[in-house]
Amino acid sequence: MSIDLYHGEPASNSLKVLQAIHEKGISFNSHYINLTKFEQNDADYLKINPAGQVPALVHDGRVLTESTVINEYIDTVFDGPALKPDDPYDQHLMRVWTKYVDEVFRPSLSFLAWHALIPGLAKSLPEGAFEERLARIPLREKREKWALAASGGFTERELDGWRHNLAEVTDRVEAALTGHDWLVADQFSLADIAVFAMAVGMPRGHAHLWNAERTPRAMAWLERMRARPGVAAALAMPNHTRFVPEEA
Ligand SMILES: N[C@@H](CCC(=O)N[C@@H](CS)C(=O)NCC(=O)O)C(=O)O
Repeated sequence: MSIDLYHGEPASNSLKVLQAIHEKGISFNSHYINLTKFEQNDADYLKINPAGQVPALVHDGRVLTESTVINEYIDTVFDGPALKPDDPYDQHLMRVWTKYVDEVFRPSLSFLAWHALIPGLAKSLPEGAFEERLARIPLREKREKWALAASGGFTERELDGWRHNLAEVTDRVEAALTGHDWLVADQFSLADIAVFAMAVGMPRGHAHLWNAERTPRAMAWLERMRARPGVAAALAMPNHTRFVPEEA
């Protein structure tokens, strides 16, 4: 049996799958893709994932992409502790969380980070180099968003919407943890894994939202998550570029 995981820093979507694989106790070959060097767009990697994104899992020669779907597969196929609640209704609640992370939490974080960072990145590169990098991004939507971010083109209305989303996510997490240790059914699950992958950088990147006074339960949950051996092992994966999670 061969298990190969292609991933970036232990942050964002890569951290999502790294947590699941370590929580299950699966031994795997780690292939680090340096996103700051645009290795996700190298020809060899595009043969694995033509979208030019990490993570990607290759199990016995078959390629799996999309972090949330990869995690469901990992839980279904491999031995180890269950990462889904037993009850189908609780599984539904778990998937509402993972969907919310993919559709709201992660994009809001990303767009705000791109707005803050991409203009500086574009200016720091030699003439034409940013455009050359953009041209190598296979996904048209991604290419256009990065070009827009570089020119400071996101509107105040869009930025406000993403900031509002982050406040809403924070409040939802805090509310879900009232009287509970984990987000769904008092059982650690893929919901905790997905939210944590994006939330781990919140106390640093969005400290006005995530702090001991405003969100004591969310802060305690972050510590509970970090204390899990599988999550700790995922976070301890090499961080070659000192990439900070909230910049994903
Ligand atoms: N929907 C995909 C998104 C993957 C994704 O956006 N990955 C980011 C890193 S967290 C990436 O590869 N970024 C580099 C790029 O898009 O060029 C998933 O959940 O796996």
